Amino acid sequence: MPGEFEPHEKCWMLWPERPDNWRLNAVPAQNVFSLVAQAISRFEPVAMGVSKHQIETAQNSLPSEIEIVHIESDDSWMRDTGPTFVKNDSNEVRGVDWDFNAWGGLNGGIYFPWDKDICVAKEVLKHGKIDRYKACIILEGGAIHTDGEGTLITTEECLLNPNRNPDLSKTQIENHLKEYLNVEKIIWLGKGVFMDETDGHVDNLCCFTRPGEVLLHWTDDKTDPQYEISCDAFDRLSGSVDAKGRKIKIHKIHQPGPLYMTEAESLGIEKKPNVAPRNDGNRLAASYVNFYIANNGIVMPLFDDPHDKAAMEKIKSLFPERIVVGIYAREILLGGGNIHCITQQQPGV
Ligand code: KQY
Repeated sequence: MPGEFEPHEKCWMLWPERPDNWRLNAVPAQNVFSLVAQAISRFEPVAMGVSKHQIETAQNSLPSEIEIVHIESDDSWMRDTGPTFVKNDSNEVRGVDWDFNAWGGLNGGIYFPWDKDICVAKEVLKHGKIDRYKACIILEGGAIHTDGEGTLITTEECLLNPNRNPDLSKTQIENHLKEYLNVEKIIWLGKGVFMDETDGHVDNLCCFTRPGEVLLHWTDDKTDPQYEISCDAFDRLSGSVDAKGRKIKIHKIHQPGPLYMTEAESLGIEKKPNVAPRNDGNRLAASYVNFYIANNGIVMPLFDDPHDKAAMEKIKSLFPERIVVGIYAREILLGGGNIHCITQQQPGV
């Protein structure tokens, strides 16, 4: 699995529509997804998977350079339901299609059913005429990051959660990751971002900025539950070497907020059985780490928060060769994730 900072052929996304996850019939979210797609398309082609009955809306909201592909899905998290692309030494690209249970199935998952989501990876690969590996392990793309040189980071909170693969040991899970992604070294962090409904996806907490270097979600507030989580991740990373034997350089980025869902926002979301409620006062798992690395560019979330400016400067300094574009992304955050979660890179050859 190449690092996200390696060249891409294109970026895949899914169009949001479910009114029990996105407020006001998903219209504000659609506007922001459209801005994200347009920002990424400055750097690489973007394909948007859209359900049949939303095709016209998407056509009216997206500029013509965004390719619209008919894909049915239960929600719009391409990072998690799309394929994880891998590439071999002959530059052939294939996709890994993981099992999926809506972030925990009937034991803490976010919605039921998820029958359309489990077909997304196959549909993406069919559209691209790309060979597919079916992996029999529940895993979401947001739960892993690789450096493209044999190292993978993930969290115990997610991958060892009994609501994912209760019959697999840590070693068996590691073996699946090694086999499908061709990694040699797995660095286990503990918990993900405080109150992250994905059970601690690493893509909200920590990412590789290049081989040997990571960016870690941080807070200086010792009274915030995030402090202990980030310190633990820092300690584990500092005590690890990567697959090439390098010590890992850790950059910190201070979290926004804390941010909370407002009453008006919550009221705009339809309440339905079998869907986790989004209540006012809920702490939102806001993180600047949840950005997308495009060819020559970075598309990062902003929150209209006092930390936005420093976060953007930090990311610019870590990617001096790329153009950094900030998108006000609270509408994506309200749905439970951010820009990295709604995108999936297809490697270039
Ligand atoms: O962290 C991600 N990769 C996705 C977040 C999904 C949240 C579901 N509501």
